[in-house]
Amino acid sequence: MTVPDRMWRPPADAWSRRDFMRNGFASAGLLCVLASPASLKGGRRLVTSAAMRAQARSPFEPFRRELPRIPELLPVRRTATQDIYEVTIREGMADILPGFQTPIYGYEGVYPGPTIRARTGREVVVRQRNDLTFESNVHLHGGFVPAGHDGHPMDVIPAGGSFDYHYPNLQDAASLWYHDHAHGRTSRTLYYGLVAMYALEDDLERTLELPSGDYDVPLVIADHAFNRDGSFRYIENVDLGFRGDTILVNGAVSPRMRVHRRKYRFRILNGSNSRSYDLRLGPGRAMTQIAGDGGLLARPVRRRRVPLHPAERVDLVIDFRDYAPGTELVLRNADGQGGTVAVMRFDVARGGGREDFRVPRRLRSPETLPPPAADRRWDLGFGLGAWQINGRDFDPARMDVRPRHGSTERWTFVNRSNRVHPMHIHGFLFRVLERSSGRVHPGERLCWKDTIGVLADETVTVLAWFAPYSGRYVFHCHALEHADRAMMLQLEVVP
Ligand SMILES: [Cu+2]
Repeated sequence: MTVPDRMWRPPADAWSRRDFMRNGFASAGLLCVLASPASLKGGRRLVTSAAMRAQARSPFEPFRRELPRIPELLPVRRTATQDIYEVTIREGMADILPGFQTPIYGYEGVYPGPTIRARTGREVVVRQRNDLTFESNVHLHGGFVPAGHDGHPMDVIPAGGSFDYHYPNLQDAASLWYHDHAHGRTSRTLYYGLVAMYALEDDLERTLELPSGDYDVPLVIADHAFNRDGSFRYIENVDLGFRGDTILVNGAVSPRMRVHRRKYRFRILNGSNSRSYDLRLGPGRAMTQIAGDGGLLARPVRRRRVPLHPAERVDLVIDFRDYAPGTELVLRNADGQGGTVAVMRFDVARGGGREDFRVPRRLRSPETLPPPAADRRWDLGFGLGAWQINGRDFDPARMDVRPRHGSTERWTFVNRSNRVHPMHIHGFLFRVLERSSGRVHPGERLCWKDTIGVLADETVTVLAWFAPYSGRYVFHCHALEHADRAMMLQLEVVP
């Protein structure tokens, strides 16, 4: 099998453009745009006087828009054991900047794609139809999924084709997500919108009576940049990875959310290509982390800062009873600059009624794992124009490691570069054992992980558990520009 060589086709003239659209947009830049409609062929401008007045303010001003709620996907059919969904992978238009429409690729044509809510023990089948002009596929990130349904980068759905992905959901409740994984293109396809949440729920979690319904809020955070016509601007950077100048949460520029004085659960996904975040809720204010990538922590952990690398998830409970009505709380990114500092704002409203719920002191009991059957070391670095693991680029014709089914292995990632590499293993979960830079924070030590940020010059050791499925998977850096070029190896779990 060879890497598909079909030319990438951007949805608009997104990257030929040199326009730089930032704070100066409202004055001279705006006049220029309005005077030359020919420059607007990528995005679609809605010319109304209200839109023009709105544009007199910068479309990048934070907290202008209410947080969009991500739509949930409804099954087309339910059987005794299965929930069956149908999704079309297609082009669409998103309302991101006031007065503009942004061309995207999206599950059902929306960004972020619709959330699937699944239950442990009930199989989900998703018929994905690819209406794009090039191959696509779907990886359920963090899911225990048989190899043929994992979305291996070489298992693609041809343009016009479809595939039924079967997800057995034989694992604990967790905030998973699904995204495109066709090799060599993921930095573009995820950037242009092929990202969605998959919230897996189970009976144990239900007994904890965590905030649910309107109070269980998925947040997809990603940095983007824009062309003058409102289209996404993608700037290739294989070394650093893409860095946008604007934060989107659920597809809105640093939005605001009206909250009641009670507890909310936020399922936060770093859906960015390569940007890591350092999330903080105002000076010294604590949030309660209850889950990480693979599900609940053994116990809740209070955090004043939450680092979040690409593809990582964290479930936080914030209790807005701690704040007076009228309080505006900004969730900010302490690593950001300019437009990448403000993530979103919570506006505390009056009301919310009585609430007796308290986060339990224990959330789940940890499993006993077999001792490691092997020790493996993975050197992360740059060589011969590509990002590599142990000096190798991705080669789908070569199998790089064969762990035994049901075993655990100690994997040590040695970062020999000055970039962060969020390392992700498909199909399996791991525990974080050690960080050379200091202690492992309980927020990542007390839960299952599927992605771990390995900082510059850092060494991180994890204990990976190769169950429940056998077969061919990959592990790779989730800085997408690194994964595309070509920081990914194959593993085959053998009986
Ligand atoms: Cu990397």
